Amino acid sequence: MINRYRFGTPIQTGAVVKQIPYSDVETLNSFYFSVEQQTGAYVFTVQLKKLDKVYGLGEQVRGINKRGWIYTSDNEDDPVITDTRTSLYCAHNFISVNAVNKWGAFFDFPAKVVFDIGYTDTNFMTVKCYGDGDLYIIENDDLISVSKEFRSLIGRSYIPPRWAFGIGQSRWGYKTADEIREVVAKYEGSELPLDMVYMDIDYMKDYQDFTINEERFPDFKNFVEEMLSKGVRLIPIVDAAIKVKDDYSIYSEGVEKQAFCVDKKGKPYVVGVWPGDSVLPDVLNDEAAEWFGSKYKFYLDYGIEGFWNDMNEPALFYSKKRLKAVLAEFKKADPEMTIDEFNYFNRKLSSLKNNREDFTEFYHTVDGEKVRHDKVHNLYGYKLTECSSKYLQKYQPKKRHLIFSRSSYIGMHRYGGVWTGDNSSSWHHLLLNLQMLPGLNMCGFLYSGADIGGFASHATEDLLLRWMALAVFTPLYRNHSTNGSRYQEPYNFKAIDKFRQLMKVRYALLPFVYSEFVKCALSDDLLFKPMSFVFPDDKRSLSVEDQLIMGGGVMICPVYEQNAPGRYVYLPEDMLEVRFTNAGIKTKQRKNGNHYVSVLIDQVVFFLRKGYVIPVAKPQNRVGDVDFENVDFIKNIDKETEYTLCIDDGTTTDDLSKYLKTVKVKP
Ligand code: MIG
Repeated sequence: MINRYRFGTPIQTGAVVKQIPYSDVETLNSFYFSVEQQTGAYVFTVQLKKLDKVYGLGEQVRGINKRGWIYTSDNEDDPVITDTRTSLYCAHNFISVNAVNKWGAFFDFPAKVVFDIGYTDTNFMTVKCYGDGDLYIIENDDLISVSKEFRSLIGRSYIPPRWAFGIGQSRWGYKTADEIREVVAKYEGSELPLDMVYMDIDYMKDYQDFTINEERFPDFKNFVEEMLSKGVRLIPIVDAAIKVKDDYSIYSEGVEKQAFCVDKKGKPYVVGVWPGDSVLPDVLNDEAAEWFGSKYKFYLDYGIEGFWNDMNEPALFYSKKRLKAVLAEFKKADPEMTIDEFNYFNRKLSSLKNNREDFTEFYHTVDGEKVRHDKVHNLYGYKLTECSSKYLQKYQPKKRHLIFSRSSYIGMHRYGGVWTGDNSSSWHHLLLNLQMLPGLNMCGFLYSGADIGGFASHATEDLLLRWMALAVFTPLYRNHSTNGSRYQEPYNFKAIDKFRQLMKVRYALLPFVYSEFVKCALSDDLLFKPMSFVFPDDKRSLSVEDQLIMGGGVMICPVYEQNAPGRYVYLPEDMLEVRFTNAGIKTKQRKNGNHYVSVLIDQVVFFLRKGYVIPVAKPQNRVGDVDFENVDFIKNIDKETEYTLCIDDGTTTDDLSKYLKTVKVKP
């Protein structure tokens, strides 16, 4: 059952697809939250019992069970992702609570929201919403049902083309077509599977969206074709901000159409991002959004089929206004300053980046009304990706495109996926990758993944290998790193055979990963479930933080510690251990309980529940070469069972339920 409550006069965020009538706030008070109105905010408080667990929040820091920390939805670009952070790039305001009553809550509030989940007082959860919005309370028998009911409220998750389940190689720093050719050649030379190469901001002319730097990428159309003829797709980045430059048509057209965010006086609000002085497309304004989305035609006409949308929190290096003010103060600075003065200037300089106060300085036009940015801040990445995704569908309605974003809000899950931003080459971030997955799924984001091997800092060979063993299962599989970090393409390490071994497992399991993904999208199910959702009556499972159930019957349990020859795995029931080795697939029955499972560095180990089977294909080097239909099965059954495969052409926009094919599998 879903109840909806209204606070203030909220704008339509577009997060939900069902119209639920409003209930009387009194009924909320009696069952769940008590509500207090403070200046500019609503504060919701609920008591937690000792054993209550809280899930959700999508892309956020810390564990699967969110209890014991304070989390903020206030989308921001800060590449230092630590446990001490409270907000990342996304606002995924759904929580579910495993208490005597199983319930969930979605705070459809587009401004800042703070979830204090037993941080100030371990016995209370307090949610402070700045500004107006709707609150949805979902009650059901168990947390899987709560999550499904919520997902049916927010609409079906985005399904990318099938090739987007292949492996992608990326690095901030590939500057020329020849460099990309080299990446592909080295992949091919080492017989490593590859479906995509990502193009970071250096492909553009002066970081201008919808341009190609012709010196570095001469005859781009031919280059796209050349790559495609090798079965490799190029995936360009698109940044949010547009360079201020009179002879740049995107800028001049946008000014003419009044399609940019404006300051108090109605002038385009100038910020600094990669292109230097820039303006922000007003993607909350329907007309401006449609205009911005239509610009993706530029790439489509080159034969491009996939995108990643970046810097759309939006990320600001400075606002022009604040930069001027700070520099004016610096003029007065005297090198003979005191240490306090030095610290003052130092702070001034660092206050320029992503300054929250700048968000109160510019405006959107929403349904003809001026709306101050801070009141709708968390919608920006969502709306930018919505308009681009809608345009791709409009211009090429017969096929699915790849599109994912750094920033998002619930609702965007219908239009694209997410990558989880600037992580680091750290073992902790490997585990965090796993821990984010169920929360993301609860919020509708099925197509997601982290920068495999880590974005910042220097990856070691063993970290990348272990990470790839987890990535076998994540829908988005992309190795990405920042310039200045150690080169992280697998061929730059010694253990190429080991990398190949792990990457082939992904392609062998593609029919499983893809079919499970599609089935979960079509049925509003979670692709990754916490152990506690699947084994709610098993005490130990309630607090497992490093294993997940994928699809119906697979339990994944990656190794995430350096130098570890394996790991402890907890089995709530008897399961089949499945081990992909360089000498084939080995299986072994395991009794319930604790096991130390050794996992060699080139192996993938997971467990299959009783009564389940999963398909395996012959691995190939391109998704397009994989036979999704004539598959073998890994089985843990003693009587005939069924498995449902998704066998479409991989790009159709038809209802995919037409392409689900159930086959019988004998023991
Ligand atoms: O300010 O485009 O998260 O993936 O490589 C950094 C350069 C901008 C941030 C993205 C990262 C990308 C980088 N971008």
